[in-house]
Amino acid sequence: MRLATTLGLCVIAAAIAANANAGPITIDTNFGAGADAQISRRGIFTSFDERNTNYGSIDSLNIRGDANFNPWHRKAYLRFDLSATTAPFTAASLDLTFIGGIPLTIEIFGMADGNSGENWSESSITWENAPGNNRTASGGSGDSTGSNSFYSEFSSLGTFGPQSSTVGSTHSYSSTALLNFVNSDTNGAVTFGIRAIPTSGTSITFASGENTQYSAPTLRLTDSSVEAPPTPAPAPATLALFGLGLAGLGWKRRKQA
Ligand SMILES: [Ca+2]
Ligand SMILES: [Ca+2]
Repeated sequence: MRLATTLGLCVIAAAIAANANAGPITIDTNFGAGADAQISRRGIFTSFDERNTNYGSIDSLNIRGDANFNPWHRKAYLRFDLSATTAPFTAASLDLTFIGGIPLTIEIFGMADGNSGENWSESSITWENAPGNNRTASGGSGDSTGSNSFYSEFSSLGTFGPQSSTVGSTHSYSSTALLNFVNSDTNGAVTFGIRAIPTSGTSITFASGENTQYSAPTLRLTDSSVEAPPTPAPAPATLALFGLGLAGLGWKRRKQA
């Protein structure tokens, strides 16, 4: 009987392991060397000056492109640890969970692979020290080329239109440029910068890795090695019958011996 029980458990364990390895790879900003933080330029009123404030530990990422307030911008920095994955990938998407504000159009940027800025610190990044952050406030029409933009450490991976305004919904962003960016990584880490397309007085908020209710920013990758969907695990009743069969076999063998 002990042999039968052991064999039965092995069958169950193997079924679980097969399912764990199948399907797309998901990596969130809490994994390994991952990180996320918003940075904020709100410099018109001294009492509200947020340019030197670190927001790496709050549970949200507010992204804002506001021509008003001299202007007032917020961007997000995300880093994903790819060290446990193997490129090339055949598909990639950046999934963000909407938790508030207005579903604006955003632009996603990727930091050049190997740039020293890839090592930014979640606990100390601010508007003033964020790598590749354009801090030149030009004001004017939405400040699209001034402080709402990034410097050449980053390249644009696409502009993405607004999606659902349902709190808790997943906003999934993908493009060929985003896929190529992830596939070109050579040091096991990718950093994204996100800005809002300038509007007036509106912003969009996503859950950060610290959010306990909603999912952290997630990079969803499809590996070229992913094959056909796995065979579903046997239903419990089938396993029980199989176990009984093995038990019978064990009993029979002992009787013969
Ligand atoms: Ca964070
Ligand atoms: Ca990299």
